Amino acid sequence: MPPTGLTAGTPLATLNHLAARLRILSVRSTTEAGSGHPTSCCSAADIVAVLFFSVMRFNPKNPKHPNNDRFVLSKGHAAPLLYAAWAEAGAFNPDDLLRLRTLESDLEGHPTPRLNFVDVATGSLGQGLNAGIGLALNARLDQSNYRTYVLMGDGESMEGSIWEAAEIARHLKLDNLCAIVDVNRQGQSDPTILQHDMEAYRARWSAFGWNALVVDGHDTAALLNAFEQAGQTKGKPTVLLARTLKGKGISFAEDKPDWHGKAFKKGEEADKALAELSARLLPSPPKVEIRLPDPPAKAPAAARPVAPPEYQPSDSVATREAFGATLVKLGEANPKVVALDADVKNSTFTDKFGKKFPDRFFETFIAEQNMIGAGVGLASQGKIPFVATFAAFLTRAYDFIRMAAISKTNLKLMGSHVGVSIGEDGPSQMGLEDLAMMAAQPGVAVLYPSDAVCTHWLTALAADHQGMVYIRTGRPKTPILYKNDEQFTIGGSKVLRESAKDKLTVVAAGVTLFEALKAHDELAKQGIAIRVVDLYSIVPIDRATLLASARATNNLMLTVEDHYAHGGIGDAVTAAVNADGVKVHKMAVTEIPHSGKPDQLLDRYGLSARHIVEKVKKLIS
Ligand SMILES: Cc1ncc(C[n+]2csc(CCOP(=O)(O)OP(=O)(O)O)c2C)c(N)n1
Repeated sequence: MPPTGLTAGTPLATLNHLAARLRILSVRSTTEAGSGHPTSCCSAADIVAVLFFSVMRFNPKNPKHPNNDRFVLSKGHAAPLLYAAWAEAGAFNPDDLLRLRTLESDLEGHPTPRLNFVDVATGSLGQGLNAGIGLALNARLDQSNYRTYVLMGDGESMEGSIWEAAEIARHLKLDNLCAIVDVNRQGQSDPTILQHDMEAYRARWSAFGWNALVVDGHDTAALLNAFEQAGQTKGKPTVLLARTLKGKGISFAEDKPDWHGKAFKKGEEADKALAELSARLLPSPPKVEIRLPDPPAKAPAAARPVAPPEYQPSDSVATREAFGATLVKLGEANPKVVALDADVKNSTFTDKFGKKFPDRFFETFIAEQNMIGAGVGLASQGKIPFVATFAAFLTRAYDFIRMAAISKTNLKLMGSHVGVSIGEDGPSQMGLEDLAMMAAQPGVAVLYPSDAVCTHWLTALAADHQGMVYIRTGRPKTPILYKNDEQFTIGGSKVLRESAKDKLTVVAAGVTLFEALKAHDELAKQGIAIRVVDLYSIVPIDRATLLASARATNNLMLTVEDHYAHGGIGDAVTAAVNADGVKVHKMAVTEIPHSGKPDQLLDRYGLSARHIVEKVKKLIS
């Protein structure tokens, strides 16, 4: 008997009919496209039918309704099933499904937020549950009763990021989060390790502290019961371990290897599949009723302008510390600002925000992928998440960053401890490729403040900017360069030293900017004038100022950066002005550095004022 509490009383016959419809639509659309993953859709069709047409509360005409239950298709290759469910629920015309995977349609091969019913892009496996944590945390923050469902594959659950999420969801007691693993025992090229050993799955998830329910994933009554239990479980998240068959309902593909990622060919093959699936339809289409969400609560308080900084000209402040101080001011000004940490909050100074706003601060422990994924989930719901760790450790979450860019997420990343100037801790802790990594992603603003005032304003601008932003900060204390009311823009730069006699322009940011300023003074003593530009915005780049500076200095430029040579300031400046006949020379870190004192290392790797002086003299001679 279907339960009557949390889940609706949709007759089982209706759900079975709808599951058959979802399979049919998935087969039809992939066959029309000539590619896709129909068998991965078929294994999960009953799960999705039960969720969409009996369990979840949502408004299909308003996918952004704040109280809609959220559904994340972590196994993004089953996109046709997701699209079919929304179409069948009334969000759009099912005929549109036949334009799957075409340039003319947003029904792409894997889901992206181009579609208004998709919160986060999926398709790189092992990211949906992390985003689900962000969605579940958002419900908690907004005191909404919506629930978050995340559908994963069993092959997918090899990914370590899923187990990062599993650990943290339990720690956070996210009982509004429900994962479903579609255990169809097949991956792409091989059966999964555990195949249908459901007890092994139960033992793993239970050991992680989840309410783990093993269920027949093709038994709609059993699924309804399991979702009901999930809804009633307090204090921990639930996972449904659904035993299924890949290609369910199509005799020649069901539970067979070699059918992953293959559309059924038009003609005999697809006709046979569709005939078998159609035999499961009710003679006349049943009435489908979707459970609607509660009306929205009142809108949160509006943001105020952020308070200005109050640094003294004699102060010496690390940019990471200035970032932490600004984050607190942003928290005061804007209730949407939240922050996430991976156990380095006393190094990135997000601990200040955490102490002031404990409800809006999320410690994800040493699990950077999960930190970014949860941040993406929160950002998808209108929060402004600042995610901060050592720049070096963002590299291990790069695929999450890449997917966040695909989602066009409003996420703010901060990477601290960059370059050789961190000193004694050595190369494993030095962010030396972060600029390249961030600048490679379209739509990411890459900012690199040198002093505390600039850090303040760039952090504030980042919060207001719609889109992803990366802020690079340093470990050592640096002098104040700017007045507290100096104006900065994303895409701007500052000419700090200039004269009519300048022979060359040095472009730098961060610690090397101060070396460039020292070199300027030393060269001035020797009668050589140079221009110095603070390139605090690397993407977008201030091409106009760079070009004007180059033109005024014999079309000669020198970039100096505490970063590896590829993909950093040098390459960004070259790309901006090279075609205009400007010669750009680069100074950057070109080998794996050693431990040492920051000043020693800057000198050892050729970035100190002394090296800049030598290089300038050589270039202008
Ligand atoms: C991180 C990542 N690695 C590899 C792939 C390629 N891939 C796509 S689907 C798939 C198999 C997935 O198996 P499973 O999670 O069990 O899903 P099923 O299709 O069997 O439901 C693989 C390896 C991917 N999309 N993402």
